[in-house]
Amino acid sequence: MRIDRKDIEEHNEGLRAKHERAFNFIAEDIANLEDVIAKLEKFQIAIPSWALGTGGTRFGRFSGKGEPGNLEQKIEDVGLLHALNQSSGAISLHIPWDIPQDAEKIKELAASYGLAFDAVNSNTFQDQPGQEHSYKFGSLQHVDPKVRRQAIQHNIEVIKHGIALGSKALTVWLADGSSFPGQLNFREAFQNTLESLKEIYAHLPEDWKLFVEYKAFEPNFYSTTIADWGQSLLLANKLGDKAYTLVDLGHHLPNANIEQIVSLLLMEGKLAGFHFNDSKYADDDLTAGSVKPYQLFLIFNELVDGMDARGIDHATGLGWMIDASHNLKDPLVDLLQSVDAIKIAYAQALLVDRTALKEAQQRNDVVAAQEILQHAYRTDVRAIVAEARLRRGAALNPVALFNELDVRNKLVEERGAQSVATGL
Ligand code: PSV
Ligand code: MN
Repeated sequence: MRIDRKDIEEHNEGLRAKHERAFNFIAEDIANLEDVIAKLEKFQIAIPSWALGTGGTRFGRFSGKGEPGNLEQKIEDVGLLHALNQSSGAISLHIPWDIPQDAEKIKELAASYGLAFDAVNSNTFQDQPGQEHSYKFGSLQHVDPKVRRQAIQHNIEVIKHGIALGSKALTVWLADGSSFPGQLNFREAFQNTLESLKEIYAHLPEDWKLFVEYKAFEPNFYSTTIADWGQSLLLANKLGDKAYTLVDLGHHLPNANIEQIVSLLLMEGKLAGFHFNDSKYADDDLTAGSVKPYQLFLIFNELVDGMDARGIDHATGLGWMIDASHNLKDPLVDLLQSVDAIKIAYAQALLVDRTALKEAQQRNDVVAAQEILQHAYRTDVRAIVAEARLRRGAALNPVALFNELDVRNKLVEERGAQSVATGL
């Protein structure tokens, strides 16, 4: 299914008067309005191919309907999102869940929806049918060099798929670790991981990046070999200039100060980018901004400050991606909500009066500093984000248009109710 431009225009016409009222109201108070809108228009958030199907928990999975059954349909789904919001212009593939049979055709199809290929992701956390060695006791860290070799080869294959599609980064997330004290020699596990990553790094094209993702817990219960930003940064520093630390918001221990982590990684020039989601307890993979919107704003506040300090282009300098799972909502609607929440937090961060904040910090004026941040956070920027969408030819209210057009039922008609997505 493709969304007709006429449907978007009709939808926008119906909401135009209401939108104009809200927009004019807020516009008057914002000095850098045109700059904010221009930045919002450019800002794209990549969609992971594995978030297009229904997720589950380890207790069960309640399938949705009309899930994308192959890579072409996953691209079609992201194309629908991008048509609705003009903010999801890239897809991130997970290999081997999404091996493209004909890279040229897949590229053409993606381009027809205005989509590019974001980072490619390797998978050495599951065994695949016919695989020679098992990852039960780890992959790049494994005590057996044959297992490490197999995992390295897989990553090199993933890079090749990425090159064929025009990706520019490889994301490595490892489930490696141990579930019982004494199971693993920590130093050897780390060294094995480093040596394996060095081999993978050596296969990166000149203009590629390696994103080293960390996670404090899961699926191992006692130790994780790349557990936090310190361990990831250690690896990235030892690997070289093309290696960076990737922050997934759900991968920290409770109450971690993620905005401070982000700030320091940016200062060191080692922040790869993000996997956005939200959580209450662990790696809940909930809709971005649904539980802790203030934290999301504080993260963007550090991002804007740090990117400006280093002269980094907001839209292209870092990797922006969602990493979510949807066990209750329609995945497409959830992704639309996530993109909107991310853009709202970004817009609010763009409104922070940085000169006044700096002055307040210099005179230890704690009250003023809080007022400045919360003034930006409490500004209702929804009409500004909607205006940026409107100017790009997207829908004023993407979720409403998704429902008006009955998109899910049309997908079920095309694909059938039983169609199940590959991946999580
Ligand atoms: C692991 O929890 C993770 O965040 C990594 O990014 C994986 O690649 C992704 O989820 C899908 O398993
Ligand atoms: Mn992730």
